[in-house]
Amino acid sequence: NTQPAWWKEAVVYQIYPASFLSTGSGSIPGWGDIRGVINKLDYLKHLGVDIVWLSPIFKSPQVDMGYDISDYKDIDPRYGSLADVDDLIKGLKARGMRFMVDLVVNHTSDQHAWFLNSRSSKSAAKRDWYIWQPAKYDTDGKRNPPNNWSMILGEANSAWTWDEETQEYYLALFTPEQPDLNWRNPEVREAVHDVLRFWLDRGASGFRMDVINLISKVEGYPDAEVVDPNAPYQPGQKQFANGPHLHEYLQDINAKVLRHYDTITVGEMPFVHDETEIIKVVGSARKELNMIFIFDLVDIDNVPGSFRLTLHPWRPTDIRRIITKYQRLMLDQDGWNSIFIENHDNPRSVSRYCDDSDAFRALGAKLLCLMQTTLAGTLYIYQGEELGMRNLRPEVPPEEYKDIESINYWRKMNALYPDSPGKLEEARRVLQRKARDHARTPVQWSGEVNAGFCAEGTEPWMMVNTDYRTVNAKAQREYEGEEDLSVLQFWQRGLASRKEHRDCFVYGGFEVLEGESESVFAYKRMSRGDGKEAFVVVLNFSGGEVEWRVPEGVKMEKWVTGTYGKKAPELALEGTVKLRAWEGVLGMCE
Ligand code: TEU
Repeated sequence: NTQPAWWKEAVVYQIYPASFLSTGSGSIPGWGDIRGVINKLDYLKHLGVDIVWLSPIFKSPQVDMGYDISDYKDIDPRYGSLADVDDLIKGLKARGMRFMVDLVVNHTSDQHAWFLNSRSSKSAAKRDWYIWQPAKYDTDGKRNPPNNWSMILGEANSAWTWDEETQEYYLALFTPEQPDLNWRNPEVREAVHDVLRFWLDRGASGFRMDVINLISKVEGYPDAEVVDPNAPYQPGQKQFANGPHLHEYLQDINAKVLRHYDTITVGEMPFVHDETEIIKVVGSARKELNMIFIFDLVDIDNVPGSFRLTLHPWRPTDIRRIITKYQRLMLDQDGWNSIFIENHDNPRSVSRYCDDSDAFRALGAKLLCLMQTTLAGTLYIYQGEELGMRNLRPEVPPEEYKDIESINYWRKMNALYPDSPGKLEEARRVLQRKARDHARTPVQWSGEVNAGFCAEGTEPWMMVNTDYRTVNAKAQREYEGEEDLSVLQFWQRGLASRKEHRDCFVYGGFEVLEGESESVFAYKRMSRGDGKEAFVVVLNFSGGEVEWRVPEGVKMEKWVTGTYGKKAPELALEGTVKLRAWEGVLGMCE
């Protein structure tokens, strides 16, 4: 799969519109809006971005921040209007950039006209557009849901919601306000195709497809295995992910819609690690999706088999193992990678994988930048990642957390363990480390009031991280370090170098290099086809000094750049190389 294509070399930038920039043109003060995105197009172009992906801006009751859509063809007034989106697309095109739509079609909002019709009666025209099942009754007559699956966002309850009116349960995997569509019904599939066409015809260039691997559910809705005996419901992902008709539905989308346009597609595919299953979706001959988001790297600190709000120890060798697995898989089996370590559902990467204290924050952010800009695949940056934004500070009280997942989780833990301060302390720690809220604080544009996110006197919908006076885009753009670059400048340079050497970094071969230290992740990249150009990347994932030995057979020509300074690193070309805390270096081979 080393055939060049625009969507392979593109750099995609994810915008979480509520927190990007508020110009006051939307209907709710303190919310980011589409005009805010338009205002920053030059900033994005200058950074090196090619495609802008916007998290959902459609009409929505906002139970799950727009991932609960009530009208796929209209814009939520808090973000602006369809006319604003048309202007945005125009502005992107004028700069040679493209627009990617967030397609959320595993479920709709419970306020979508389709669901309102579906729940109105058992004989409603769209009854079968959603997943309805009768109750199960105990011998003593107690009513139970059809199985033991828990809902995903916070796991406070069953994935099935009882409907009094029609006396049946409907499936809603995320929250009760997000009922799952019944993709077995061909009318549903056609309605989805129609949504895709609507946005493509309006000028969109492709889709990020939300939990697309959940659209086909297992037959018979079997119970999930018990992971937490204390909890009334259990994570059921083994049952509901990558069901029997997934590939058929994806090929159908491709044949009926995508192949008539020039598009980029990336499917969000949590819970799946099986190589065969992955290649079925992204194999170049399969005509399903260009690429998917694989979760192994962002799930590195989850208890296996559980949902995200758990803590699990991990080591730098896990990063090496996971990345090597997927770099190799896609090269060997003709698939395509997506490179990402942040999004709106995860904590900030520098806080998770490195050390976000003042002394090391910028270094860690540069290390992660060097890694991502030198890996094979299409690169995704999440807003603020290019600034090295970090998690909310631990002392921030839980009331500042606004995400439905955090709220449900906190409620669940309080209900389960009311008399166990230890358990609740642990739950606090889970939120401090892993809440989705950390990625959702407003982008820090400047050191001014509200970090320049919204006007003075306006309350941002979510608190600005307290570090904005030191961590912000203006300071990093204007930074004139004698010795080094700001995180933003480092990203700019990394993206430019990735493009300049695309045959190597985007399309080239990958070889992991073993060394002395467990904390080092080192690899070699060589240009596609001839392998003429080759680079070595050495990354120290630890806060201590480490030694790494240049392997026999690797002939270093020179060290080109590193995370510690503007000048080329002064390191040995053979034998042992010493790296400082969180240091990453890039060298060229003969
Ligand atoms: O996320 C789906 C998903 O499985 C996770 O990333 C999820 O947020 C995590 O497991 C919770 O711990 C997508 C969206 O990205 C997310 O924002 C939505 O809440 C979800 O789908 C429902 O649409």
